[in-house]
Amino acid sequence: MSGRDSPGPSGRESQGNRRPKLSTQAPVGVPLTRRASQVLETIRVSLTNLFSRLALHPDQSASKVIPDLSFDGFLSHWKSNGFKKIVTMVGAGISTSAGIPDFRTPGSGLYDNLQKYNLPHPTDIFELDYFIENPKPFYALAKELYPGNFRPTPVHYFIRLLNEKNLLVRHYTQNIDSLERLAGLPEEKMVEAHGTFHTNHCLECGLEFSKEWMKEKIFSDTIPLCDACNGIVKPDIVFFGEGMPDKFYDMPAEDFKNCDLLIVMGTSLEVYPFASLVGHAEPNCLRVLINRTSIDKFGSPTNKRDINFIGDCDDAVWKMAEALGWSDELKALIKKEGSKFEKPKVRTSDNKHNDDKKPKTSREVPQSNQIEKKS
Ligand code: CNA
Repeated sequence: MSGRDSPGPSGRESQGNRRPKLSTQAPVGVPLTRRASQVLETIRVSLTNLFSRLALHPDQSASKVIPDLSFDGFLSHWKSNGFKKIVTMVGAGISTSAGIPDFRTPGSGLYDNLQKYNLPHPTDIFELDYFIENPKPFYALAKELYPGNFRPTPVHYFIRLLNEKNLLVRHYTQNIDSLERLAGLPEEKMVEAHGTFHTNHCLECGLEFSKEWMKEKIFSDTIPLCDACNGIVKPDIVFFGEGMPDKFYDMPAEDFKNCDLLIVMGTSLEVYPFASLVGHAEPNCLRVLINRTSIDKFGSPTNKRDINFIGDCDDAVWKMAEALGWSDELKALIKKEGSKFEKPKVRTSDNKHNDDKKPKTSREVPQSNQIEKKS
């Protein structure tokens, strides 16, 4: 029987696999000293960012990290000198070409399209306190955006290519769409800073439930309740008011040591502490921001190592691939991986319009429209 046919908590077999009850105050199970050091680290990084913006950073007296701080200058430097240790940091913008809306793009972003859920404020859909009172809007949205319905973009495959070329130190993502996993990036190479739909826990007793169990609940429009205590079960994605995964605090210090290139893609850098990661890059690390909209806080006018590419991130990775002579490899990888999927779900304005007119239950969602891995 498949997991979908046999819903049940994965924790059943391992009742010891419980997590302490979640609190809205601090990450669970984190000793005070550790929490204190996390807070100090956040303050340190924030001060570094501030000094950098005020042009007081020690690197201000140094020369530019590369002679030409334009995107073309960056490409030619990469081509001729190479980079050895690359960290990538991404947000919702790397998945918009897959058909998943971001938060803040006016018009198409999620925050402009949540009216049907009658929320007091759009961000309430990801507020833990609101969720506990009224989990329905979140689960309705989760059904719309459930990982598995969308396929990775050229950016996801470019990051996989960086890893295959032993250039990627770590990939930090705010996304919860699991497209990095689907693109074949190994779990140990990434930090899913805002969590994942892959695991789920009861907010009351901490019992763990499987992805298949949760998927069945979401697609049958049932609020997932714990079999043991009847508490609400929530995917382990990080809501406002919840702590970040330990990896997010444990890994940056080592990852950014001697990192010579930080690529930031498709993020407004509005959400903290994720956004503060850019401050971990050492002064001689080149930082490249690839985003549709410019971001004031990135790169002071006198900076020596920041590059802005204002545009589409798929375009930017194709430009990088071309400059490095990787275009054919990237195309081949996308083609090979794409053949594992039945049919792309491409959200066009037409089918979005039809979707809006016709509310669907999970059983009405045409399977051919969903991406499933071929067995
Ligand atoms: P955001 O605040 O919505 O910002 C996205 C940024 O990406 C904006 O500045 C856009 O201009 C830019 N952008 C959009 N499309 C493109 C594109 N094709 N090329 C280049 N830039 C583009 O989202 P952030 O990720 O910065 O905010 C963090 C939130 C969003 C996290 O908590 C996520 O969990 C959350 N989120 C994730 C997803 C997802 O998993 N795909 C979707 C929506 C929201």
